[in-house]
Amino acid sequence: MFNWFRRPSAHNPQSLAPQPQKSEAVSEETQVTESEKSELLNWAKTAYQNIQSDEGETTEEELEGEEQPPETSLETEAETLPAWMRKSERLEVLKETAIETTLEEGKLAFDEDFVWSAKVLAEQGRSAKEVSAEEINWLKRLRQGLGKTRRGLVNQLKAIVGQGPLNQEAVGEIETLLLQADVGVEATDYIIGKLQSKLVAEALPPEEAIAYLKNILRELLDQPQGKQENQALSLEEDHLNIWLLTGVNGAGKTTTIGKLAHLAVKSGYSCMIAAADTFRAAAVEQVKIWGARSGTPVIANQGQNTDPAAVVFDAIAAAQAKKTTLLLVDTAGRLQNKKNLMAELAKIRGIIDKKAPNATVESLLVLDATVGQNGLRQAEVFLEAAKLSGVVLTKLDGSAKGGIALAVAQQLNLPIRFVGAGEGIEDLRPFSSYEFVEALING
Ligand SMILES: Nc1nc2c(ncn2[C@@H]2O[C@H](COP(=O)(O)OP(=O)(O)O)[C@@H](O)[C@H]2O)c(=O)[nH]1
Ligand SMILES: [Mg+2]
Repeated sequence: MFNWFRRPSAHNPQSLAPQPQKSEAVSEETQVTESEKSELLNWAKTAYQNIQSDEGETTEEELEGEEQPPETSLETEAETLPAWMRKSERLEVLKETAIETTLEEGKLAFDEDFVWSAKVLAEQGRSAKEVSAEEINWLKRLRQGLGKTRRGLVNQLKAIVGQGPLNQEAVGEIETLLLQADVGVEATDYIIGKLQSKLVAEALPPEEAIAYLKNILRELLDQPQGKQENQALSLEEDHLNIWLLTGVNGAGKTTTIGKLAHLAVKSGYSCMIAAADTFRAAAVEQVKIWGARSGTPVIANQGQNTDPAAVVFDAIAAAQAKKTTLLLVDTAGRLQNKKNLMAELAKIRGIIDKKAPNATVESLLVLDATVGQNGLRQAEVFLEAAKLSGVVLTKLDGSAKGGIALAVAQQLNLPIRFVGAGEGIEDLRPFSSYEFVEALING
């Protein structure tokens, strides 16, 4: 008997009742038969062959494309750079030290990473014929990025769960592990509560317990999305979308802007960057480098310490004239003076509302995952100041605190929109709770 599961406080028949289809899906998912394994292998092989033949076809085009200089970006850089900065040594140094991004991955190998990524894609109902090398590469990076968190959390978690049906002591150990991964008290309580409710109803074999835990985590991560106006964060063409990137210094705002610009351009959208972090000259230089690398025009003001709202005003005018789809706004992240920060962000919002009343505005908080719970405290300031609508989680690659994603969803009630897992231009992609949880638990 597993009476230790029956904690009266956790006994809530409503939330207990598992969704019938879901519980079926769970058991299907966990009983991996030999034939399923070989099916997966075939899926992976087909995907691999397809990607290889695609690469064969595109290599020549890519090479031809590379011979042409990125005209727009060079022009805009020359136009927008003040004369004194055009031959800036600093700029040259920054350029030299910029991270190499081209062909960083090399050729895809049919290795363990590939098979794992293929599995995650196949489980989402994808066809082996339509998946791209990029998706595989990203999943690989995400998996590696969450490696530190996973090693700390999941291996121990599996050891606990693997000992047999969960008892109260084991649940206590899971709780500690979640807190250590910076899942936060609120989200941990929620997760543990859900687990316990389920365990009161039935004893779960280890594999099913893990699958059920994954369901809880996915639901938790997906919840805040439904509360946002722009649920899918889709970009409407022929319409101006303005994304404000906020966050403390060093969180990764400027880098994220560069990666987002690249992603948007690559996906066929027109994009522009407003260099509204006018506090430091170096910040404007840095954003211009990202503009050049992603082939995106950068609107900046000549002088130092100029009014960021004025830059945003000019950028909106330029974006409207060019019928740009996405305008990314880089902002300053000084936190020393909350009042100034709030005033600055409010002024920027005011300009946007006045100059582009029909634009779809997103206010994204850039959060450094390595900072963990401290980041959440900083976030609360921005929550007040910037009418946040979502979060970009950066530096997952260097963090053992990937669990912060769950705390963000639970405590801030904000959807995670993108995750960054490296300093390169390709190292940021839209967030998928499914893939995140797979990389966290089953990587
Ligand atoms: N490892 C890693 N480093 C990142 C990531 N995103 C940004 N960085 C680094 O974090 C530092 C600060 O980034 P920056 O964009 O200048 O931050 P900002 O002050 O918020 O604009 C830079 O050295 C970036 O290369 C990431 O996802 N992974
Ligand atoms: Mg910056």
